[in-house]
Amino acid sequence: MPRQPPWLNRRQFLGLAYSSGSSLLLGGCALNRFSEGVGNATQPLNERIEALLQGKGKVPEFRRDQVDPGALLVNSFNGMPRLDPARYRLRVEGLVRQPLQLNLADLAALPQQEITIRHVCVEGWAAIVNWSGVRLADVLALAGFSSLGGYLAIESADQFFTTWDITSALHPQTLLATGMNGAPLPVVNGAPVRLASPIKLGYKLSKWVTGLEVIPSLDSLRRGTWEDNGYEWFAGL
Ligand SMILES: Nc1nc2c(c(=O)[nH]1)N[C@H]1C(S)=C(S)[C@@H](COP(=O)(O)O)O[C@H]1N2
Ligand SMILES: [Mo]
Repeated sequence: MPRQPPWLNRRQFLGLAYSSGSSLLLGGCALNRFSEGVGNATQPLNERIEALLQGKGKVPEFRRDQVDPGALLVNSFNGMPRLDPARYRLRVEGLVRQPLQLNLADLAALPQQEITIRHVCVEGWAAIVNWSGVRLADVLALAGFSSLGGYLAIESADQFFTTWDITSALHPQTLLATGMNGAPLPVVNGAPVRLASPIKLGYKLSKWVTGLEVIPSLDSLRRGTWEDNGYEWFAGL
């Protein structure tokens, strides 16, 4: 068996280890790094997964004083939804043992994390940002996601849509952020809840997240707002 990465519990790990090769081994940063290094197509699947998991540690973070608040440009393709915090619910559904509707107090009750990372937009700008919130992995674990769920579909209030591989979703630095640079997340940046992660390009980091659906496979015609318009699906950094 591959060694268990620290951010997965035993059941999640077994699910990952036995989920289909295609879901774990699609293109992208972790895989590219992996395949350039130790991997080749003739390696047994378990060995490839082991290398992938071991090679995918935490991305080094920046210091809090390296944040440049002015560098983060607002990039929204379809207006700016104003979600009422009191009525906000995050739906977690699909291949889960227990579908959830979490309010902001539910999210605040989970362990709070903070990361200072670089946000990179494919349009040619980047910004160091401090994000706070909960691990996406903790929310998925709360719902008890199935090992058959190789992907996560993410719905936003502005109809923005994207899909992630479950491995990237479970990465310990992938957050559902409710705070930015030490303050509550501003509406323009996705309040009350957005994705933040140092392992994906900006167009995978949904703002105004309202729904998470664990799905078994990708719909080739509906992989994401930007992805369906020619942008690369994995979009790893
Ligand atoms: N819901 C939603 N999320 C989104 C977008 C969007 O238009 N709608 N734009 C994406 C892009 S391309 C980038 S670079 C970042 C920008 O985040 P910011 O506006 O907080 O800087 O949000 C991403 N998430
Ligand atoms: Mo972007």
